[in-house]
Amino acid sequence: MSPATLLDGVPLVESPFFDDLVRQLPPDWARIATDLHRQGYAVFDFPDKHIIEKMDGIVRDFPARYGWGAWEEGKSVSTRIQDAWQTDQRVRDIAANPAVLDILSAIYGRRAFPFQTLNFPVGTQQAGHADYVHFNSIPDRFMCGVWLAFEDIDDDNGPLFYYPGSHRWPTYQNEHLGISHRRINDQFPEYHRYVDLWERMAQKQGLKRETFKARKGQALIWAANLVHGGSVQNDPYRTRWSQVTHYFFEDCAYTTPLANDTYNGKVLYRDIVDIRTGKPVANVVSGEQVGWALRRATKPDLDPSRKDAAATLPRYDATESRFASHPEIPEGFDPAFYLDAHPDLVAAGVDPYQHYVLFGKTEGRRFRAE
Ligand SMILES: O=C(O)CCC(=O)C(=O)O
Repeated sequence: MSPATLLDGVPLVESPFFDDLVRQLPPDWARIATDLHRQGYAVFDFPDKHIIEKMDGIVRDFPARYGWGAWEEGKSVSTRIQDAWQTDQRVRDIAANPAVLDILSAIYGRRAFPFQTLNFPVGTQQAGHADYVHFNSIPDRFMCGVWLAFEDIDDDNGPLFYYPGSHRWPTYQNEHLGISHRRINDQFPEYHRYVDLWERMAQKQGLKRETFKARKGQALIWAANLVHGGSVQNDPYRTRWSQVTHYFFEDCAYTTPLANDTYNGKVLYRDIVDIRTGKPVANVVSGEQVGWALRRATKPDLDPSRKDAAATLPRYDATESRFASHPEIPEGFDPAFYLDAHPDLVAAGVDPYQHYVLFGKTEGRRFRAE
């Protein structure tokens, strides 16, 4: 058996056979793979000759589209735009850039696909965190982020930071921190314990926080388990435009380890949509479908633009949702109405409660007949 086949379920960049595998890559990709393997991140110039035009267009159009006038006047408004790829071709092009997909696929050993975008006009000042607790794959670590600078970044406009080497830590989960599954329904109340743990581990191991003083058009890949975040924005008047695209890899299952009650058999498989196709992706482990995907596979194909699309599908059984009693579910939330009003969700086979808590609330989706 070849080294790649021996451990097919481990990303090439994380493999104990990395040294053998990396020799098979062309030099540019080998450099990126080696940086990711050693440091947990790798920097590259974004491979799109129209990238400046696309980034400048987003910077020009988003403030009006998302009503950031209020923010520019100093009011508190969210400036984190999730999944703008659904309405903006430029965001989608960046996320689905074929050369980036080829690099990621080669250095991980499975085909990469983009599933989420985030656009930011200013620094996030987010605490250090590793993505694997929010998005992980089974087998794990087939996930990464690509962060693209839409403008030059320096110490004053809140550069991305990271702890090189933190990607070698074990992917600790709720059971390692002693977080009970009984607390899991409360929107991750113990999340701060992960953040404390990561900071303490970095201190203990003497890992140095580094920042990405990016040039406009430079990008950085971070591994699923690299601890990273946003530095303090020293100059509150500066912008720090950027896009993060999150990628998974094919032939895995996709989950949120923070939300899982694994040992009672409750795994929150994510309803992932491949940005390239707009279609849901099945959850698969070692070639077998698992979780919701199984149920979805039994549903007829449907055209989300048809008004009666939802009526053609089996009703979602609301008693199954662990999110039904979530504190962010508003009074009068009607799961059937929510699906009828948003046929894109029916097409993806999502749990209406879960979708509302994670996305619908911020997106301002209607949840009951007025
Ligand atoms: O852009 C930043 O400051 C951090 C973004 C980030 O940490 C994330 O999207 O996971």
